[in-house]
Amino acid sequence: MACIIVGRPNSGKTSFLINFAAYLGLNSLKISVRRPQGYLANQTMTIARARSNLITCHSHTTRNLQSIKIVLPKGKRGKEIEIIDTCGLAEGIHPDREVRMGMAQTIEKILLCKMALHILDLSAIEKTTSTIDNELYQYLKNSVGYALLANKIDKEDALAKITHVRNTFSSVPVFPISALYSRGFKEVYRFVLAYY
Ligand SMILES: Nc1nc2c(ncn2[C@@H]2O[C@H](COP(=O)(O)OP(=O)(O)OP(=O)(O)O)[C@@H](O)[C@H]2O)c(=O)[nH]1
Ligand SMILES: [Mg+2]
Repeated sequence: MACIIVGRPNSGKTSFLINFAAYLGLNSLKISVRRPQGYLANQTMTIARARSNLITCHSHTTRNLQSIKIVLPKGKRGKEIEIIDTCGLAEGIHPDREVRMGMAQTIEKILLCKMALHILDLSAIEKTTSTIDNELYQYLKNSVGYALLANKIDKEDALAKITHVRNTFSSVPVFPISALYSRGFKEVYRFVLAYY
């Protein structure tokens, strides 16, 4: 059963996927990309190549579901799970058709997954939380294994926003992380492990 990574564009979803895989000991990634036409394209790349090819500072870098498989230390043989990175969800109707298709792919996939990790960019939070983040929270909190990853804690003033995030999303676990510097991953790993 799969674990999906969701959130707004540029929140750090792909950084989390790649650096979490590295944290779990993978040296290279076999990435399966689900094209909107339905077929899967597989590519294998080193962690370093994945970082330089798949992460940018621009929104909507990821436009298709892209997943890797990892093995959790469960039972005699271990338990394989798929972790799926997604096209970020944003308000409004995006002018680019590929992005609209990507967002539709994300929404369609969410409830087919056993678990959802919702990445929130702390540096983008102001006084009110975004509509999309609230909608994801309302949609997911009672339906799948769900946690919020409050990302970019390495940035100035980010840690001070954690209490606000915990109050806003009060019925789910909130893990402060830095996807860039692989901080807070031990707690996320424990949460995933306990759920499977
Ligand atoms: N300072 C800091 N920057 C981060 C962190 N995580 C991600 N970033 C940066 O945020 C930007 C977006 O990261 P991505 O991993 O591509 O974000 P994404 O959610 O996959 O973005 P889209 O695919 O466009 O939706 C990049 O410039 C990353 O280096 C973090 O923990 N700290
Ligand atoms: Mg991405």
